[in-house]
Amino acid sequence: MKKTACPLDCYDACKIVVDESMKLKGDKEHPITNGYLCYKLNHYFDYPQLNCAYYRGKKISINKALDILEEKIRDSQKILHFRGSGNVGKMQAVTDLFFAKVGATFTSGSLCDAAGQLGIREGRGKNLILPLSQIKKSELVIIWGRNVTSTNPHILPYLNGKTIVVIDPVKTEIAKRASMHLQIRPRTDLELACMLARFIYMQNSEDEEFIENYCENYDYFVDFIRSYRMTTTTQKIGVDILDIATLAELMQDMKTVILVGNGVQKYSHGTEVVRMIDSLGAMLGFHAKEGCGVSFLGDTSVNLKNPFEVDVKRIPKAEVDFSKFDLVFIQASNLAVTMPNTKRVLDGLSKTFSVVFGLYEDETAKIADLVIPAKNFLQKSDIRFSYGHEYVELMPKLQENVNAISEYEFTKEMFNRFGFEGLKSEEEYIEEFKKQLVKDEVGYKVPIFKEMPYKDGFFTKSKRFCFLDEVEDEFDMEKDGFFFITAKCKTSINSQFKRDNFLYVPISANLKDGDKVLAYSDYGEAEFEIRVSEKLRDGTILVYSGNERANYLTPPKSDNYGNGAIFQEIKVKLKKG
Ligand SMILES: Nc1nc2c(c(=O)[nH]1)N[C@H]1C(S)=C(S)[C@@H](COP(=O)(O)OP(=O)(O)OC[C@H]3O[C@@H](n4cnc5c(=O)[nH]c(N)nc54)[C@H](O)[C@@H]3O)O[C@H]1N2
Ligand SMILES: Nc1nc2c(c(=O)[nH]1)N[C@H]1C(S)=C(S)[C@@H](COP(=O)(O)OP(=O)(O)OC[C@H]3O[C@@H](n4cnc5c(=O)[nH]c(N)nc54)[C@H](O)[C@@H]3O)O[C@H]1N2
Ligand SMILES: [Mo]
Repeated sequence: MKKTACPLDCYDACKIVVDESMKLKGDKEHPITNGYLCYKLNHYFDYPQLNCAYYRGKKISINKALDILEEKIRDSQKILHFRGSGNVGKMQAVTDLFFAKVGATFTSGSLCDAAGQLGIREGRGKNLILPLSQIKKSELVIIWGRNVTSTNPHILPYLNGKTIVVIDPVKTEIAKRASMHLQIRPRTDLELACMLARFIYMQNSEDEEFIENYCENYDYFVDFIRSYRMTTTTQKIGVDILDIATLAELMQDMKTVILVGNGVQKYSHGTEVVRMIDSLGAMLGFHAKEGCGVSFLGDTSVNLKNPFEVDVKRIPKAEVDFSKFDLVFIQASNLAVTMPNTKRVLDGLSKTFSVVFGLYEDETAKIADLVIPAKNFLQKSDIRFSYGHEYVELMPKLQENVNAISEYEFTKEMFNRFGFEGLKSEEEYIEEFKKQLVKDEVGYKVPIFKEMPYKDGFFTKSKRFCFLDEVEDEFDMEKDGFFFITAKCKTSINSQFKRDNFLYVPISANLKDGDKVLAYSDYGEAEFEIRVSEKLRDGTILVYSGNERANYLTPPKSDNYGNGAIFQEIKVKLKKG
C-alpha cells in the first residue's frame, strides 16, 4: 500500500491510498480526506489516457512528435506557452524553464480566482489560508458563493452542528440544509456586504480595538458604505431587509467564518467584491479572533521560493488571441471548452500551429496539429499544495508508463535538444519545495500558515488591513436577459470527467425539459437542451463549468484589475428553436 495525493484543482487536495491493484481509496488519517474520495477519483480509470502522440490526426511516436516540435520551435518567432490547471502539482511548472529560454510569451492572471485573489491581497497584503482548526472552532459558517457540496465536499464534516447561512442565487444542496438562505440576485454581493456593514455600524458593534490597532482607511470605508441607500440597495439585492438584519445580528453574536467561493468574483469588479466581503469581516475583527475568519481560495505559493519562477513577457489569460502566435503550446488545459468565447478561441487556433500536451483526447487535442501524451499523476513524482487547507502532500511515482511522458521528462529532453544547461534533477526540485515546509503530527505545512494567520498583523506596506473605499462598476444590471451563472459540476472538474451539457432555467421561463433553445449574448450564441430547475431564482439561468457550449456566450475579457476571466459579466437571451 502506498500513498499519494489527488492532482486535481480543488480545495480539498485529498490524500490517496493506492493498493497493489492500483485501486484508489481516501486516506482515513488525513484531516480532510477522512477516508473517502469524490466521484472524479472514484471513476479516475474510466477515462482512458492518451497512449501515443498524434500529428494532424495520425499516430506517431513521442520521439517523432518531439522532432516536429523542435523544428517548429526553431522556425517560430512568436511562441505562446499556455498552461492550464488540469493538474495542479508543482512540477507542472517545470516546462516554464524551457519555454522561457526559447523566448516564449506566457499568460498572466487566470481563468479562475485572479480577481478575488487580488481583492484579498489589497486588504491584507498576503492571502494566507484559514486553518481548518479555526473553522472547527466557529459557531456560524457563512457560505458565500461557494458550492461546498460539489466543490469542497470534504469540508462538510467540519460544518456539523454549526449554524449555516448560504448566500447564493441558486438553491444549492447546502442551501437546502442551511438555517438561512439568502437567494440574492447574482452580482449583488458587494451591495449585500455593504448592507450588512451598515447594520453593524448602526448598532455600533464594529471591533473598535481591532480597527484602531490593525487597520487603516476605516473612515473612508464608513463613508463608502453610507453612500449606498438602504431601500434601493436592498431592492437591487432582491432579498428581505429583515433577513439581512438578522444575518448582521448573528455575525455580531457568534464566532463566524465566511467561506467565500469563486462564484462572487466572475465579474469586472470581482476584486472589489471579494475585498468588500473581507472588509466586512475586518470590521468585526474576524481576522484576529479565535474561531473566526474570511476564507477565499488561499494563495498556495505564498512566501515560497519557487525554482520555476521565470522573468518573461505575459499577456492576460482570458484575452489571449492565438492567431498572433506562430506556435501555441497548450499544457494541461482544454481551453477549447474552458476559456471564454469559444468561437474566438477556435478561430485563433485555426490560424496557428497548436500543440496539446495533455492527458485526454479532449476538444482541444482533437483540433491540435500536434498532440503529446502526458503521464498521469500516478506515473510521475510531484508535490501539491491546497487552496482550502494548510496541508501539503507528496506525490511519489507509483506506476510505469512508456506510452507517455512527464512534464519533467519533456523539459529534460528539450533542454538536451537545444543544448540548454542548468536543469536540476526532478528530486532536487521536489526537495526544494519540501525543505521549505514544516511537519506537524498530521503532515507537511507551509510555515507561514499559522493557527491565527493575521494575529501579528497584516502584510501590507503599513502592516495594517486596508478597507475598501470605492468601486468602479458600469455593468447594466437591468439590461434585458437572464443572469448567466456558470458554477462547478459535482461529477466533473471543469472539463474533465463526467460533464453536464444542459442549460437550466427557472420555472418562470416557461420552457420544459428537452426543449431546444438558442441562447445568445453580446459575445456569441449556442444551442442548448433545457432542464427546468426549481433551484433557480427568477431571472437567472445556469450552466455548469465544462459544458461544451457554455463559453460560446462568455466575454473574452478580464476583470478591471486582476487579469481574471469574467464569465458571468453578461446577460443572456433565449430563443426557442
Ligand atoms: N466537483 C467539482 N469540484 C471543483 C471543481 C469542479 O469543476 N467540480 N472546480 C475546482 C475549481 S477549478 C475551483 S476554482 C473551485 C471553485 O468552486 P466554488 O468556489 O464553489 O465556485 P463555483 O462553483 O464556480 O461557484 C460557487 C457558487 O457561486 C454561486 N454564484 C454564482 N454567481 C453568484 C453571485 O453573483 N453571487 C453569489 N453569492 N453566488 C454566486 C453559484 O451558484 C455556485 O453555487 O472548485 C474546485 N472544485
Ligand atoms: N464558463 C465557465 N468556464 C470556466 C469556469 C467557470 O466557472 N465557468 N471555470 C474556470 C476555472 S475556475 C478553471 S480553473 C478553468 C480550468 O480549465 P482547464 O485549465 O482547461 O482545466 P481542466 O478542464 O480541468 O483540464 C484540462 C486538461 O488538462 C489535462 N491534464 C490533466 N492532467 C494532466 C497532467 O498531469 N499533465 C498534462 N500535461 N495535462 C493534464 C487533460 O488533458 C484535461 O483535458 O476553467 C475555467 N472555465
Ligand atoms: Mo478554478
